[in-house]
Order: sequence, then C-alpha cells, then structure tokens
Amino acid sequence: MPKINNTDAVAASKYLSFILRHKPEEIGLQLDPEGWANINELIERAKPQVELTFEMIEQVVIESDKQRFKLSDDKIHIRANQVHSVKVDLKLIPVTPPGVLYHGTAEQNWDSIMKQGLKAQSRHHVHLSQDRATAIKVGQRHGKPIVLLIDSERMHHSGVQFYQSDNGVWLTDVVIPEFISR
Ligand code: HQG
Repeated sequence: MPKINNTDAVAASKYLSFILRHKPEEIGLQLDPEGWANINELIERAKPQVELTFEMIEQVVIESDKQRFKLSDDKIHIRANQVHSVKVDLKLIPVTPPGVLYHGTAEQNWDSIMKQGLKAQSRHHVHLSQDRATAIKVGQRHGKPIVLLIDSERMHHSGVQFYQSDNGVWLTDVVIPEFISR
C-alpha cells in the first residue's frame, strides 16, 4: 500500500481532529459516549467532500507526533485522545463496588503506578475488572501482565465514587497508591 504524502497526511489529520474533537455532527456522525466513531461510517460520511481510506487513517494515527488519535484494538473504531469540545456524556450513576477489584497492567508500569497512583491516562476513568482473568487480558495488551488488587471497599468508604459501564467494566477517577497492592 503506497504511503500518502505529507501534505495529504496533514490534511487528513486536521480533518479527523475537526470531526472527532469538535464537529461530528458536521457529517452526521454519532460518537459513542467515550468518543469513539465507527471508521467505516466516518469514511462513508466524509464523502464526497473528503476521500479517506482505512489505510490513510491508520497511517495518520500511527504517525501522529502527538498521538492525537487512537484505534480500537479491533481497528473498527477511532477516537481523538484529548481535547473534546463535543460533550461526551457518560451518564454514569455511582454504584457500590465489590470488596476487591482488579487492574491489569504491565510490569513496567508498576514503579510509576506506586508513585503516582493509577491515572486515567487518555481515558475518562481508570478501568477496573471484576475478576483476575479479565485483568490479565487487559494487562497483556501493554506487556508482561501483572494484576493489581484494588481495595475498592476502603476506597468507597473513604468517599470515592465508582461507576459501572454497560459492558461491566468498573470505573473510577484515580486510585491512590494506598489502595493498591499486588
Ligand atoms: C497504565 C479495554 C504508569 C495502566 C479493556 C494501563 C479495558 C499507568 C495504561 C480498557 C499509570 C493505560 C482499559 C501510572 C495508569 N504510571 N502507568 N501512574 N496509571 N497506568 O488502555 O486499563 O478495548 O488506557 O495500568 O477492556 O489498560 O478499550 O487502559 O496499563 O477495560 O474497549 O496506563 O481497555 O477496552 O492503558 O484498559 P489504557 P487499560 P477497549
């Protein structure tokens, strides 16, 4: 697949920023609550003004100097990593968590996590799993997986809020090191 030239890549990147961060409604595109757009739909709706291909989009995502965009693992969806002026309405209701939750991450993140706590990074929340097996799968995406135990009961008692997404993932804003062990 020939690479697109720089000018086209810059234009495509600007267009994707405009649509995904600011004006999805310009082409009638609906972002999901976490800001994801279906890539095929995006390509179809951008036509005929802008001709995008999956390969162009993937190249822009990979080569973006500031990691502006992210593809989902299955490469079906894309979203802007930061700065959403579109309201991403999560409609989350606080829920009481189970006593313990798990977070799968990579060994190489351990030291930093124990210094800074778990942060949402490019997401809206820290994602926690209800069981170890899921946490291991999530951790494997980043390297040699480790499973962190989160004392969600104590966090909750100290006033921290938890939410649950539609697909059963537990969400919270941050987890300070005090509540993390492995
Ligand atoms: C790490 C999938 C260093 C964090 C799954 C993680 C999940 C730190 C990475 C969902 C850190 C962020 C979420 C700190 C956090 N220092 N590393 N202070 N704080 N990290 O992908 O939890 O495919 O944004 O441990 O099902 O891995 O997206 O989050 O390794 O539910 O639908 O920074 O992604 O769903 O990585 O995965 P991610 P995650 P989807």
